[in-house]
Amino acid sequence: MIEKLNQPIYVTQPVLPPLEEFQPYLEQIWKSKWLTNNGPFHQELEKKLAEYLGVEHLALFANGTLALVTALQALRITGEVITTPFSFVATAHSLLWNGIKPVFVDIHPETFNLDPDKIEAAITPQTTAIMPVHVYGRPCDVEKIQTIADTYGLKVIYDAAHAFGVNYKDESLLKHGDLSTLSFHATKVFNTFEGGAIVCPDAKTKKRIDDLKNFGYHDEVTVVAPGINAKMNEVQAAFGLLQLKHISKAIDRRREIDNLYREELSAVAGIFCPLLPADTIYNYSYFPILIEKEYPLSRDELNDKLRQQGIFARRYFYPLISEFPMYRGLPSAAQSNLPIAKEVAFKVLCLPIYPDLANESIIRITAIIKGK
Ligand code: T4K
Repeated sequence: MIEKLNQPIYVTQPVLPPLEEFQPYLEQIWKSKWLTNNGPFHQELEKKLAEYLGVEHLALFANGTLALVTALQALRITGEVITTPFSFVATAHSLLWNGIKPVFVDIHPETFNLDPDKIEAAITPQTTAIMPVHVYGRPCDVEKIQTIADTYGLKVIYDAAHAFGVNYKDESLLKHGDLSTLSFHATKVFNTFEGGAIVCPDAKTKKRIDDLKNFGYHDEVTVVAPGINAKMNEVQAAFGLLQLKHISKAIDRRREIDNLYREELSAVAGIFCPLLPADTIYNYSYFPILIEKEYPLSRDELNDKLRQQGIFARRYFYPLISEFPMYRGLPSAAQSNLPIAKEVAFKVLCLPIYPDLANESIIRITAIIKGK
């Protein structure tokens, strides 16, 4: 579907398969009257997603934030958790919802992810886990993070909200750490309107997670934990099954868009397109650029210029999480502790990328950036 030239272009647009393809799923739900609580589409989506992603076990969730909150509960994480300030606020909020103190550590200038070389200095006797984020779907330094976790006896929960389908060194990136969480929000590569999942290594852990997302309800007479209601419903799960049929094509188109942006922007002084991550089959979930000093406009000036012409890029992730009122009083939120994150948050702009984005629109966006 080609956009009209004068229509606004947003940073993303969800993939919606043809409506008539969804009708048979809805008819089945209407016929069975099974709407939620681990119904047949839910079970099928868990199986098909685990196969597609190349992981052992996966528990579906109503959204990615509840997946994060529950992942922390599943591993009984307490005290302090080391995390990144350069993410969506849900990452740190999941800690506060569990009464855990976030400890922010700076990011690496190339990956934009937690800098593993700065983690050890932030560990205290209260630290129980590390919660890194694969920002923009770009892999964290999973090997170094695991070595630190093993040395200090810490758990690792990856917020992999952006990392759907990313493979690193020939296996799913989601297999790293103790648990990984996904988001299937409308703005993500794979969406179920709202939705999410926890990827876990064994059936026992999945059972615990399944209990926790269902009130801690084990069976009719047994409640094993003060669990929450975080279940995905059958309409969402059915949509996920349909979405899965279109996902390879969607990621292929994202790759083409990424290539075209790189081609068009390669010679623009002061615009830096971060290199594609090494050893990675990437999902092209975001297209961040850094606006450097040599560029004639600041990042915000360029963002405003694009907006004036109907292009709604986004400054993901500015402000840093550590700058929001509920976090800025923490010692680790001090600007002097997070210089790289601060700098990247000031320079970054995520350009529109989604499968229906037309090549003409990319040319229009890059022409504005080139000052034409
Ligand atoms: N961890 C990380 C690292 C995350 O990035 C997120 C979510 C989470 C955890 C939590 O997962 P969830 O609980 O959300 O599953 C968006 C999303 O709401 C949020 O899911 C996402 N990260 C975050 C990075 O971005 P906004 O406020 O930027 O979204 P919004 O509504 O401005 O949408 C962006 C553009 O997308 C709009 O300008 C137009 C387009 N759009 C959006 C929606 C919702 C559509 O075309 N259709 C739509 O339905 O937060």
